[in-house]
This record gives sequence, C-alpha cells and structure tokens, in this order.
Amino acid sequence: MLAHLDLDAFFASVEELENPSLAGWPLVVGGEAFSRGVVSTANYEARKYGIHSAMSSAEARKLCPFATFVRPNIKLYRNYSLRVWDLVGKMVSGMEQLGLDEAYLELGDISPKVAIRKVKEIQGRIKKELGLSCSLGVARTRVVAKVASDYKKPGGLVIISPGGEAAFLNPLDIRVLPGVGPKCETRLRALGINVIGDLAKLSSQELSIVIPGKNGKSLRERARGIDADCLFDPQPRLSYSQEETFSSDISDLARLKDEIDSQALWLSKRLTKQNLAAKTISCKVRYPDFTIRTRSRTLLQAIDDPKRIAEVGYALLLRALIDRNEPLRLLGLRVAGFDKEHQLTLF
Ligand code: TTP
Ligand code: MG
Repeated sequence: MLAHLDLDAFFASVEELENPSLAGWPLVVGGEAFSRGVVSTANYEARKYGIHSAMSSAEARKLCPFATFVRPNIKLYRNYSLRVWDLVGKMVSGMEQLGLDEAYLELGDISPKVAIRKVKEIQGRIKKELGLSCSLGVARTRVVAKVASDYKKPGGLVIISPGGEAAFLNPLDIRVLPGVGPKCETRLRALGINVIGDLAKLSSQELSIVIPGKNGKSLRERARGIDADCLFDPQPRLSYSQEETFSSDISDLARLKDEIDSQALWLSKRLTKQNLAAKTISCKVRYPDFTIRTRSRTLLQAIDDPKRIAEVGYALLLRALIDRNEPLRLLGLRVAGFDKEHQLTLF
C-alpha cells in the first residue's frame, strides 16, 4: 500500500503557529490587495467565505473584509516543510516528495488495517510534534491515494481497500482527477462526461474522439485507478529546483542572497537524503517584463553542502545581474548533474 500526504492549508497553518492569535479567524496568505496580489492559500475559516487559492486578493477582501491578510514567507514555510519530511521520512521505508507540502509514502506490503494504524500514527506525530494538520489517502495506486487524501480535508484519513477503487472513484466529479485541467474539464463536460466513472467506461473508439492519443489513454487509466508509474519511481530524479515569485520586485542584494541561502539549504537536504551531490548549479531570474534568464555552472567536483551551493548560486545571480541589472520578479535555484559516488569517494 502507499499513501499520499498533503498538509492542510499549509502556508496559513504555519502563520497561525507563528502567531497563535490568528488561529480561529479568517486568514489569507497572499499578495497585497492593491498590487498584483493573488491568494496563495486561505485557512478553512476564510474558505467558508468562498476564498480560495489563485483568486485575486482584492476579490478575497471583498468576500471577507475582516479577514487578516499576510504576505507569504516562503523561507519560513520551507523550514517547516523540512521538519515535516524529516519526521515522516523516518517513519516510512520510502518517500517521494512532490512540493513543499505533499508527498507519496511507501507503506510496504501491509493490510489496509495495519496501514490505517500506520497513517494515524504519522498524522498524530505531525500534529503533536510540529503542530500541523494534514490529510492522508491510502490506496494501492498513487492516483487513488491522491484523490483520497483530498476527499476529507482537513484532517482526513481515507483508506481505499484493494478492489474498492472503482466504487470510490466512479461517482466523483472529473475535476478531482489529477491531470484534468480547466481546458480538459470544459471539453469533457461539453461531451456530457461529468464524473470519473463516465471517463472510465469510454470505449477506445470513443476515447480517441474525446481526447486523442496517449493523453486520452493515460487519463482513462487514471480514471480506472491505474497508474502508468509504478509504485516508487524507478527512474532517478535528474534535478531538484526551488523558485520563488516575489510579491513585489526585489533589487536588494541582501534579500536576494537570503533567498538563495534558503533555497540552497532546501536543495542540499534533498541531495543528502538521496546520497547525491550535484555538479551543475543553475540560477534562474525573471525580470518585471517577464523575460527569463538562466545562468549555469558545471563544477569539476560535485557538491551537496548548502553553503557551497549558495555560493555558486550567488555568483551566478551576480552574473545575471551584471548582464542586466534590474529588480527581480522571480529567483530560482536548480541542482543537476548528479553524482552518486560522491560520498563514497570522500572516504
Ligand atoms: P495546496 O496543498 O494546494 O493547498 P493548501 O495546503 O493551502 O490547502 P489544502 O491542501 O488544505 O487544500 O498547496 C500547498 C501550498 O502551496 C499552499 O499552502 C500555498 C501554496 N500554493 C500557492 O502558493 N499557489 C497556489 O496556486 C496553490 C494551489 C498553492
Ligand atoms: Mg495542502
């Protein structure tokens, strides 16, 4: 069995932990209502007013004028994220982290009953030791586990026993199926396909009309609760990256360096956990006019130390800024060119 774990209202929950007086009241994490602000997330109290991710902050303020608005502090969330996955990683045999707030967990060959006990323990420890609430879905495949983790948010624990996948998925709206984006959703609805079961039962001929090619096939597989990916990714990751879009453009070097330090720390943890080191470091910047520049450097010796990664990243940032010195809208760091032997050759 495997599980999908997703933290509840992650950014907002962290803000509540840092400032407990916010808890219990509508809270919106996002850009400012009068700049290009969009809502990153809202706590569940604010969601009652119809506020959700990606809506403009101005609209959110209209829906709930007395909500508290705070600017995102990604560095802080990254720190919490590291602590969550450090803890969870020690409790399971395998883990594949997707973003700051979600991961697939390998539970091994255990019965649904034992799986329930295991995920309850994980959920309990995250709450007790870190103060964060999360939801988990347990199933035989990733796609079912992911849909299940979202099914009873917040604080949900949903187990789909082997054989129960179709009964669970069929009546659900197509929107909750991973891979159905807004465009795909519109197209499916226009054809009268509204629930996952409608998609699962399409014949190959019908499918070739609805969504031609490979995409259609893989979407139908997912609707049937089957994954193209096997349980735990046999293909090693080729790179890790972190990036941050600022709520207002930044030109202050000290603040940019801070951001690089924080990203480098996160990347370094990902590398060392996999016993990897990286030879290629890249820095990506986006200017206010949306143009993107990337500067990369490949080293002779692979590195995994956060200070070294930050150093190289910072040098690359300066190079980009020498070529074009303007405030930045986005800053990102990427590590690639992995070297598995690195740790061994040290001894
Ligand atoms: P989600 O897991 O989608 O949202 P959530 O954790 O806030 O709420 P829940 O899972 O309980 O529904 O995303 C995780 C974090 O990523 C979220 O706290 C904020 C951030 N995020 C954005 O910044 N922009 C976005 O558009 C989305 C969807 C998330
Ligand atoms: Mg979440």
